[in-house]
Amino acid sequence: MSVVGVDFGTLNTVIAVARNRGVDVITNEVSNRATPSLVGFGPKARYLGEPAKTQEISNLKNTVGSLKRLAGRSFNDPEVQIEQEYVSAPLVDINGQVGAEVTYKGEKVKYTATQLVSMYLSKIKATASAELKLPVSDMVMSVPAWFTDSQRRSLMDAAEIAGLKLLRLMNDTTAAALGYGITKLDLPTGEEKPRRVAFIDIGHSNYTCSIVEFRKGELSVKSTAYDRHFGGRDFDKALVEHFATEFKEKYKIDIKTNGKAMVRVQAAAEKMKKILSANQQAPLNIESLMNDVDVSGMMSRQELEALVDPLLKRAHIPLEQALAEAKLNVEDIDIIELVGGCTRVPALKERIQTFFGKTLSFTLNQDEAIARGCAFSCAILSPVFRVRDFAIHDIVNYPIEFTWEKSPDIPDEDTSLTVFNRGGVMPSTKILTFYRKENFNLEAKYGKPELLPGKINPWIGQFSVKNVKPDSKDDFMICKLKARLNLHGILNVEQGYFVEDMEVEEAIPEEKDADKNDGDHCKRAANELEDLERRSASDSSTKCRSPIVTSLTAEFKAMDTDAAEKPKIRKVKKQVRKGDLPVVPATGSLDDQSKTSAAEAEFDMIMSDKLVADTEDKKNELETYIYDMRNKIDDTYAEFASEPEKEKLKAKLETAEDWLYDEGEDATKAVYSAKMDEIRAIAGPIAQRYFDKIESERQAAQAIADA
Ligand code: ATP
Ligand code: K
Ligand code: MG
Repeated sequence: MSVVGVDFGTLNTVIAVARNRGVDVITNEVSNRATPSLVGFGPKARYLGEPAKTQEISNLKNTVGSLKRLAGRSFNDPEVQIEQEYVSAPLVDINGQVGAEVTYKGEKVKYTATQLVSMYLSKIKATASAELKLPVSDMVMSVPAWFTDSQRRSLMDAAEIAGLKLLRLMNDTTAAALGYGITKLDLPTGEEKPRRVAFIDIGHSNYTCSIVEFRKGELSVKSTAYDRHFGGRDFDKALVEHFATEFKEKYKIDIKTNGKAMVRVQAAAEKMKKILSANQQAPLNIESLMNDVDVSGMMSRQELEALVDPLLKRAHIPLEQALAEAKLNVEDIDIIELVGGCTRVPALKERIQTFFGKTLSFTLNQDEAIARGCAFSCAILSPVFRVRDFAIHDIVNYPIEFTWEKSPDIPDEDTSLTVFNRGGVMPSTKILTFYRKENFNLEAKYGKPELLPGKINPWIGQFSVKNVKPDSKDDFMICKLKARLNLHGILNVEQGYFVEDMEVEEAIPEEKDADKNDGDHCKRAANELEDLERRSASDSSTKCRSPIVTSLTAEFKAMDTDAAEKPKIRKVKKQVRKGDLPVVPATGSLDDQSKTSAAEAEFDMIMSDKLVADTEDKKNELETYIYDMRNKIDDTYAEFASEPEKEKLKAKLETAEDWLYDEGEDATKAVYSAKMDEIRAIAGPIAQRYFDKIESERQAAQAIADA
């Protein structure tokens, strides 16, 4: 089984794999260590990753980027319009969800962002599988820390449709932190002050800063702050705007009216920006940009910095927020690690360094650190891989609230409760207790919608609790619900059960009585919240997945030893689990049927793409064979064919070639194979005579050598 980590970026995706000796970043089919995060659609096949980039300029209307930023958004989210500026295919409304309309195999089709991501991920899966020479299923993928439940569910669905099992959706900076910590052998232990590292990731579209504390074998994210609209693409856009104005005056052309020209200037701007990270000046030259006009321009680093000044002025904000939320000062930060392509920009490095008053650290590979961290995480979670355990305590970014209808029997009951607070530990599980006599519904939603990106719906899900009825004494059933903000940062009510207060015998523990269930049920109804997992027990790895089991076992052991010493027994009221309560969820995840049909559609497209690729291979093989035979018949094979044979073969080659460039341009795999066989029928015997001669010469030479 394979262990794969994927940094799914707005611009580029990096794949890392864990092998026996460690974690390596792998290359794709054209030997690049990063694959463009683009999907395209053609008359015969899809273009996924590299081919989408190659085809982009000639296929603008059918090429979709910004995939991860579109996933899980509704079409009317104002941020979709921002993304449309960077996506050349038209974005459309598909039952409220955002998607793209493209022409594929000659027909107009609409695909949701989730489907587009699944197409891309199936390519990533194939790339990893080709490199590992193994089927790929388990994977850990990174997401921006600010992704909400619906965005995360969309990515989980997309992965499932692509036949991938996401073991964890991991926040970008947390992945970088894991990659940093797991290789360090000198982390503080026990009572020592933890090592505090600020991880700053500035990519193509977003900027995140996390403050992380390291101790031997564990990391705890103390705070995460972000600017969701800050990255390399804002630099590129500023340059494009500048040159659009300049070219209008200088050359009387308006590139904004010409999609191809815009994309070419964008590509040139990105290149120019990179040059300006290392040089004070950079040129821009594009031949025949539009209307047969060649353009050229110049830019200094200083000018670029002036163009992006509004952006640079915001650069300190995430840093300030991260420190404030961690309740730390700049002096408390031991190390500042930068990742993400845009942290190569000198003006950003300067600002970050000035803010912290400390030399910046670049010990991680800026482009690969997140993918590597994900691969480490996958190795930790994978049952087949042995790796030193490393506990990861991430953080809750948006508070989650539960609401419910007042029970008719409990007039003074509250109807909402914040169950997960911003800054709390993630993953975590909480037990909610309700006193009910009949079935009821719970709603989960984000508590502070203003914190969410764009107009993302704060609603997370509805959970219907079934089989609730009065207990044997016609009293309330005590219903327990296990709400979990899981490894992926996704909320579910994972389990429901009911308990009864019972008198049981137990050994007297050291501490005081805790009969908190005595008295009036009504007052405390639904407001009881237990933290099932504290920091030490959060399940960052499969090994500690069952903290309850662990603690129970410990308790039994203690009781055994006590029994030997004849402990004092007392009768106490305890809640004893009596049975399960089914919980029916309705969330933003796709239902199973939609996922199955999307997976089938994806499978069909993969097969169809494969057929197109195989057909193309066969055609190339035929073309090569024709050229090869044509050369050989007057050369290597000349003495092995009679004149009539030569004439016949040459005529056959000529008609085959004419056919290939005419009606054979677009034939099927079987037809290309048949053509090949026709030529072989004539050329085969000639080639055979040649090989027979070679073979008899070889044998003769061998006989002499043996003699
Ligand atoms: P995001 O994290 O925002 O989703 P991403 O992960 O795809 O996006 P990265 O690969 O980290 O982004 O960074 C890509 C950005 O970094 C691009 O805008 C690219 O132009 C920019 N970049 C790369 N190298 C340099 C450089 N030398 N100077 C300036 N910018 C650079
Ligand atoms: K990336
Ligand atoms: Mg990134």
